This record gives sequence, structure tokens and C-alpha cells, in this order.
Amino acid sequence: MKQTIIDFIRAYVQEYQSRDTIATSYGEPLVGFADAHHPYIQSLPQLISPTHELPQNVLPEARIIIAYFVPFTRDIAKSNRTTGILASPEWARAYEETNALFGELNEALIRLIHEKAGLAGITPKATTFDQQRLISDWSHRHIAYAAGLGTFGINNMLLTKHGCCGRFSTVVTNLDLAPDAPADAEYCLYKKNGSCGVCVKNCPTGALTAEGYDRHKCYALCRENAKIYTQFGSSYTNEDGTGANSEGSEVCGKCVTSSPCAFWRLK
Ligand code: B12
Ligand code: SF4
Ligand code: SF4
Repeated sequence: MKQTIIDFIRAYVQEYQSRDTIATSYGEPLVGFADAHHPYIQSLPQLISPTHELPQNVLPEARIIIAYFVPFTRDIAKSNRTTGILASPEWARAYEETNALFGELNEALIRLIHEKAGLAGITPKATTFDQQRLISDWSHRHIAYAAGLGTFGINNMLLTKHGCCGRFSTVVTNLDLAPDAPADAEYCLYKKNGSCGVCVKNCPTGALTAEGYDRHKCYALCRENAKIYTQFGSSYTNEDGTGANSEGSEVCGKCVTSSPCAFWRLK
């Protein structure tokens, strides 16, 4: 069943990017399976925020959280290197198209699991966040970390073996599948041996330093981009579910697009 799910996600992404209406192109998705009862997952309300949901809030019978990473292609990253402080239109469009892909793909995956006599669900918390604290009550990245998909870089991205230039999503299920374990290596070069630091140099706002990440400085620039990129939609919602939380695409991504960890292939 694990391979069926992996193949389904990969085939769906292939089909999606072949549509005439979709401009974004993707590499091959990575898929991991987190143990929904693992102490790390159960401690997310303590680690992140007391209101962070548990998988059992999404599906009482939860056993596994399927986490997947959909990488962009190098062309999309390249487009975002050349336009000064603002993000490229290709980057903004890729953000919106990929969020739309997640909506569809997750629904289709849930249907597939139902056909196999399982249960599955997603949470609306994943597509919204507290506008003051800038924190969501469903962190895809922490779950993807538990599913063995990667480790955190100083760019604050989850770095997978195939890079960090892409996006994550998650689906909770009761299927009885063998869970994966978190990676036992450190992927970020700075964390490993103090080298690199490219992401910090490329951050135009000073939000990223070797010591940490200032989400409010980062968000200010994302909002500047959202004023310009209104043509692709706005996929995050208000916390009460009433429509889009922004007039446009809240993006930047300069800490990702020129970094050695964007598209690397680790063993
Ligand atoms: C709110 C949000 C924002 C806010 C706040 C930023 C933030 N980092 O929280 C704003 C709008 C500013 C933002 C900006 C961006 N975002 Co954003 N954002 C989110 C969202 C909705 C929730 C994140 C969240 O609240 N997490 C909980 C908080 C507390 O965790 P955290 O900030 O990640 O910090 C933790 C880690 O750093 C971790 N950590 C650090 N070191 C270590 C080490 C270990 C061992 C462990 C276990 C943990 C750990 O601990 C921290 C505290 O818990 C997620 C989608 C989702 N629902 O998960 C996308 C998401 C995090 N964003 C994403 C992206 C790509 C971006 C941007 C590049 C924008 C763009 N697309 O152009 C920038 C990058 C900013 C940056 N360098 O982090 C991707 C990240 C992909 C990746 N490879 O990791 C996500 C996962 C969306 C997705 N569907 O893929 N984002
Ligand atoms: S650019 Fe270098 S220092 Fe920054 S997260 Fe990637 S590997 Fe780590
Ligand atoms: S998204 Fe932009 S502002 Fe935010 S940390 Fe990355 S480079 Fe800096």
C-alpha cells in the first residue's frame, strides 16, 4: 500500500503539470510516513503552540500521517534569482498553483484510501495561520521531519535529500503502514561544519541570521510581493475560514532559490 500511495502522488503531480492551464513544472515528489502516535508528534502542541492540532483531532483513528514534498524545477528557482528584492512572477505563480495542487491531490488521495477501505483526512488549519504570531496550528514541516523527509537548515526550510526548493503537504490516515523514522544525519552545511551560509547572505531583509529567523521581518517582504502579485490568486485563508487572508501571493524565497541545498542530491 505504501508504494501505491507513492506512485499515486507521483502520477498525480505528473498529470497536473501536463495541463494547459498549469505553468509550473515539478521534479519527482518524495513521500514519507510519520507515526501518528510518536512522542515527537504528540509533543507538537508543547513544541510549537498549545493550539497545534494532533493527528487524532483530524481523524480519531489516526495511525499514520502521509507527508510529501513536491520539488520545483530549477527554471522556477532561476527565475527568482534575477529580479532584485521582489520575487519573480513565476515563483508567485508556482506558489499558488502548488497550493491548488495540494487541495486536489489530497482529496484524490483520500478517495483512494476510502476505496482501499481506509479512512483519511486533512485539516483546514494547514492552510491558515495566526496573522499576529505568524504560526500555524498544523506544521507540515514538523510532520515531514518525523516522517524522515529531512532536517531543518538555517534558512528555516526543511532540507530533503533532494533539496528544499519545493512545497510540503500532509494527509492523516488510519492505514496500518510501517512508519519511517526521522533522518539521523544533519543535512545543513552550516549546522554540520560551519560552512556555506549562502541563505543568510541572500536574504534581502535581514530576517535570516546564523542565530535565528525573524518571521515578522520576513513577512513584511512577503506582503510587499502580495501587493504586486494579485493575478494568481491567494491560497491561504483567514483563520475563521472566511476567504483569502491576503490580496495576493505572499512570497519571497530568496533564501531558497540560490542555495546549494535547493536541488542537491544527498546519499
Ligand atoms: C506561517 C508560515 C509562514 C510565515 C511565517 C514563517 C514561518 N517560518 O513560520 C511567513 C508568511 C513569513 C512564511 C514565509 C515563508 N514560507 Co511559509 N509557511 C507558513 C506555514 C503556513 C506555517 C509555518 C508554521 O507556523 N510553523 C510552525 C512554526 C513554529 O515552525 P517554524 O517557523 O517552521 O519554526 C520551527 C523550525 O524552524 C523548527 N526547527 C528549527 N531547527 C530545528 C531543528 C530540529 C531538530 C527540529 C525538530 C525543528 C527545528 O523549530 C522551529 C520552532 O518550532 C507553513 C505551512 C504549514 N501549514 O506548515 C508554510 C511553509 C513553512 N512556508 C514555506 C515557504 C516555502 C515559505 C517562503 C519561502 C515563502 C515563499 N513560498 O516564497 C518563506 C520562507 C521563510 C523562512 N525562511 O522560513 C514552506 C516551506 C518549505 C520547506 N522546504 O521547508 C511551507 C512548509 C509551506 C508548504 N506547504 O510547503 N511562511
Ligand atoms: S544555504 Fe547552506 S547554510 Fe543555508 S540552509 Fe542551505 S546548506 Fe544550510
Ligand atoms: S523568504 Fe525572503 S525575507 Fe524571508 S527569510 Fe527567506 S529570503 Fe529572507
